[in-house]
Amino acid sequence: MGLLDSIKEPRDLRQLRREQLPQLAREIRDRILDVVSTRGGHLGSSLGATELTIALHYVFNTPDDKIVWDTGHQTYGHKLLTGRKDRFDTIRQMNGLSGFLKRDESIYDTFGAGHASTAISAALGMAVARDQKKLDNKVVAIVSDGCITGGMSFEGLQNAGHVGSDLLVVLNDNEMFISNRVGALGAFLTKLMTGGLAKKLEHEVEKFLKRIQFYGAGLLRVAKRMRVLLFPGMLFEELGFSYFGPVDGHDVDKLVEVLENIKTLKGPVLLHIITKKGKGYDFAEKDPYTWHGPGKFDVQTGTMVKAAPAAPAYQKVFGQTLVKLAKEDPRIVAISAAMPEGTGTDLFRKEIPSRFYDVGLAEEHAVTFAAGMACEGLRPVAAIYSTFLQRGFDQMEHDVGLQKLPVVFCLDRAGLVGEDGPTHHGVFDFAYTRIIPNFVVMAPADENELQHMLKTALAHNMPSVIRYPRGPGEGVPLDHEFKTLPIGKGVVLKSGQEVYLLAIGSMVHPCLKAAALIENAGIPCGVVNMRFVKPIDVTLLKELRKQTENFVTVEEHVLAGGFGSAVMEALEGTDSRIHRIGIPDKFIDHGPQNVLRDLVGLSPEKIAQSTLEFLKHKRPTLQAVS
Ligand SMILES: Cc1ncc(C[n+]2csc(CCOP(=O)(O)OP(=O)(O)O)c2C)c(N)n1
Repeated sequence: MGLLDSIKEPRDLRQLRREQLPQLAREIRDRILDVVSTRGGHLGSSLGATELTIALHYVFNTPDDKIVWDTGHQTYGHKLLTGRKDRFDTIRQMNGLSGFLKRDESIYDTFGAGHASTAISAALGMAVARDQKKLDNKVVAIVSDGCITGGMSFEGLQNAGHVGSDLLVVLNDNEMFISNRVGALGAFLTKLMTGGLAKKLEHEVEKFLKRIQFYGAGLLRVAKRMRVLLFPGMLFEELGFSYFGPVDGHDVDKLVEVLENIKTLKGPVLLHIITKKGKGYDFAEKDPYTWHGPGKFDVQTGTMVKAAPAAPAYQKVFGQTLVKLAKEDPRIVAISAAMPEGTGTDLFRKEIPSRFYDVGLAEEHAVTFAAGMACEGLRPVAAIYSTFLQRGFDQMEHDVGLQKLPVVFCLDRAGLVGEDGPTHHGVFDFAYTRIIPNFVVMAPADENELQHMLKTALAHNMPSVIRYPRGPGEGVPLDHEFKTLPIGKGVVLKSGQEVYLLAIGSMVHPCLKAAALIENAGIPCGVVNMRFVKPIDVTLLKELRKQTENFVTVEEHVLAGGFGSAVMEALEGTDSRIHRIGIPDKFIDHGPQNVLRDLVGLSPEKIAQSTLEFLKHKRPTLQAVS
């Protein structure tokens, strides 16, 4: 029986001898590789955080002591040590463990996560709650060097320094985001590690810690001052933290020793550890980007199991189109928030590097940064996942919409994203964008229409949003010449006297299939590709109202405030019967994209079924009042 098998809960881990911990780390890595190689998932970050995970649960009295991970994509080891080992092979599968952190899933998941940069703020909140309740548990936030670039991390750090509660922040520095590290903070961290500082610092830390063990708090104050003298201007010290590090994050014995020593320190403390993304798996160490979140692969050879070639992904078509348009228009610049490969803007980075900006995990900044560029005549295109742009709502309203600035927002991963689950589903964007005056909001039916919409948005001298789904397109032929589409105009794809399916974006093709099923049932059914949620094509809707009173809106978005709501607003007072199909008012779990779509009623079959059901219930005829 291996060591991992003997651990049901972290208290079992705490029974192990320190010299057994490296063996446990090996077993955890093997287990992660076994499961991720057959299911896909986040790999490199979890492998890199293995020793840290062990050391934290070994030193701290979890779950009474609170460990708050940022984002959660690095917590596979944490899941294995906290009672979820037996279900670990269900990770990211339908009804299985989440790939991120979920309070419902485990008492050890102290704070739900999936979006980045929340850990410091949440942990500080827990530390303050502890103080209010006069308890003495410890609180630890774990932030990686990518997540610390998000504005909220800085807000949390500066507030923690001000509040002064006991709080440990571990900065897990692997010099990588998903993509390559960007930004000045990274350069600062590198400076801390290089130029001989690291060795010297580590030595100083050791000496210092040994001394405080014997002499206590009085010396600590003096020593802290010495450290500031030794390293003047150190960012974290200036923010009110006692800084320790850098420490080798793969030396589990050293990590345990350092954590034991600093866990009793008062006030905010920052421990800077250095790790390697993908540690322990050669292929992942050499190519941390590819192995950040691989699909299935062969562990021995590192060969990825490739899925059958599908249609080109929306992201790819988007990237290619943007590059083509930018080559003709020097005003076009591209912005990504730490997701160049994910959004397809990596092509722009390669082809036109001088006009590409990766701002780090800083969506709010990305929006206002784009607004500033637009003020000066540039045409910024910000490609950001729909779910992450939620961070930038105020900036879209106040900095872009109000000032009528021509920024183009390309909202990638809109709709249900699949295995990443509720933290990543992009199902709120129609609602949060269409309420902002001056915005145009559109969604392409397929990858070809995406090309034309990008051209349209760039030709329009006002703010605009294009939202499109994750993954492969519909496999339609791609036009080589891009057209400017008439703003706010839908297209009737098929007419039908009994009912019209009003479809937007990813729902256009499923609606065409649904209409065929409805016609099989003998009901003439029309389909409209509405293209625009704002401005919505009121003229067309009123024209269609002359043919029928029955309308069914279909959107891969929550029903509240979405496209269907926009149609209802447009048809207000026309005495129409409107049935809305979309995502209900609840968070949708993780699972395969198509299964989830079917589950919420967005497959062609379910759309047809729901439409037929709607048509069965005719408007009650008014009884004459006697
Ligand atoms: C608000 C937000 N923006 C973007 C992302 C996508 N994302 C997840 S992890 C990550 C970067 C990870 O880098 P780092 O924090 O250094 O962790 P590592 O994987 O290197 O351990 C990004 C960009 C996110 N989860 N949340």
